[in-house]
Amino acid sequence: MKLTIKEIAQVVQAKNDWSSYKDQEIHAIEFDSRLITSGDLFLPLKGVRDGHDFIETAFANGAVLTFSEKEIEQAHLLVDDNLRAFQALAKYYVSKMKPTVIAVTGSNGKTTTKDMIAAVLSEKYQTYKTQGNHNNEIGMPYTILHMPDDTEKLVLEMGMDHPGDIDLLSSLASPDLAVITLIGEAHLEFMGSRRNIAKGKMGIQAGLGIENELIAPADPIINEFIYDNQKITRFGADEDIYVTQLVEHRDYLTFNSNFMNETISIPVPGRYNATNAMLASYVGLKMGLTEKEIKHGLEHVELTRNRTEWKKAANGADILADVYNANPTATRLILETFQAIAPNENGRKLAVLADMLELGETAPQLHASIFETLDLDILDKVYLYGPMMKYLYDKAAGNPKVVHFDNLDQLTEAINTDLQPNDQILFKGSNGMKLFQTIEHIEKEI
Ligand code: 2GN
Repeated sequence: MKLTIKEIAQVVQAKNDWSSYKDQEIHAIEFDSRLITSGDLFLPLKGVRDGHDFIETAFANGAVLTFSEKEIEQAHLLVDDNLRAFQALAKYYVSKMKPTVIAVTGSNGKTTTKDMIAAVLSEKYQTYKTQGNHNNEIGMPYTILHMPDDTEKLVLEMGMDHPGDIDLLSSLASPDLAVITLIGEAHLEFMGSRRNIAKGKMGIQAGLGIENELIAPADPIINEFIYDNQKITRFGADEDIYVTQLVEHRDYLTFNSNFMNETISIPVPGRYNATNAMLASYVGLKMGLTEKEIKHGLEHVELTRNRTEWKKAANGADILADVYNANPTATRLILETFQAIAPNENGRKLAVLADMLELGETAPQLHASIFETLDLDILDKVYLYGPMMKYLYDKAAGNPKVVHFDNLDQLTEAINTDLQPNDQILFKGSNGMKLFQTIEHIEKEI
């Protein structure tokens, strides 16, 4: 990473005397102390636990510097708010490294569109994109600060949990081009009305500049939020850009667009994906790629599996699955989100929580601490699975809604017996706990 300690201290306007620290290039910035390696800068954030508690571990793992909101013994940069300092640093870094920034937001399909744009641009340029779920006020700055030094094109996914989120992210990243894939439906968003969602997504203009192009759906709900004189390209039937000659197959599809000659084939089914690929082609053309390059890029696209997915059980129950990574903060966030969603009519809310792995010595306490987030007035039943989740079970001490399993087959069997068509069920746990097997089972038969 092309940032030195002195440079960082100046950007974040550190309030302590750091002049005695040896000026050196920082290797990387991490907020999870488990990921710290030699030469890194640690970022303590407020999660289930206060990140300041992990400063010692971070230094033991090789950190040479940490942000801190209080005076401490280790080499640190004293700031009022670690997250704000981190965001300011990301804003500085993107303006220093000067990649072309492409911002992507939308309800569904933003991850796919991001992957497709990156696949296209990679044909010609050093391209870096948002990894995993790093699309929020922490994840997007993290993405910026983790781009390789030679990055020419940076494709940033911007996610929205609250009104105003996209506005902030866009202001930090100052995109050169922005894409809104879709204005979603209110009930999927926990954001209020569809108009509010549109307003939130249109916050992408905040850092864009009216001379930079916004690509947006031809959905009239955005009209009142378009900035005066904003350069805008609308997509949809008979608009500026659109899909033509769509042919769907079981595992792939082919399409054309009104602005290209080549017919393109992509290795994924679903009409939405034709639109996403059409948008990626358009971005490719804008960035100077040939049609052949675009076609080649899209034919070889590898799509990220969405980490948080809505699925359906074979009996119709709604499944919210997030089973690829787990740390205490992420577990708490998904629980809060799930608990905030209204139940289906005559339906119950069930949660399945499996062990979060590799948490070290304090794993028992960290598991037990999830109890503070569990709302047993809202949840009708909680299935805990794994040796560490026993600590959470003990914390729930005899509440009949909470059950514990040591065996995945028995867990699957119990859910199979209990789950009703109107229920919603959340799954969360580390990948190593294999909850995906239970999910696959209830998707197939129940
Ligand atoms: O939701 S997130 O996963 N997120 C990341 C960014 O993109 C979007 C999504 C998320 C994760 C967010 Cl938003 C915020 C935070 Cl702070 C985190 C996060 O990583 N939280 C973590 C913890 C908390 N709270 S990671 C982590 C690992 N840590 C335990 C607490 C914790 C392992 C650990 C355990 C014991 C010690 C040190 C580390 C220890 N040190 N024990 N004694 N000394």
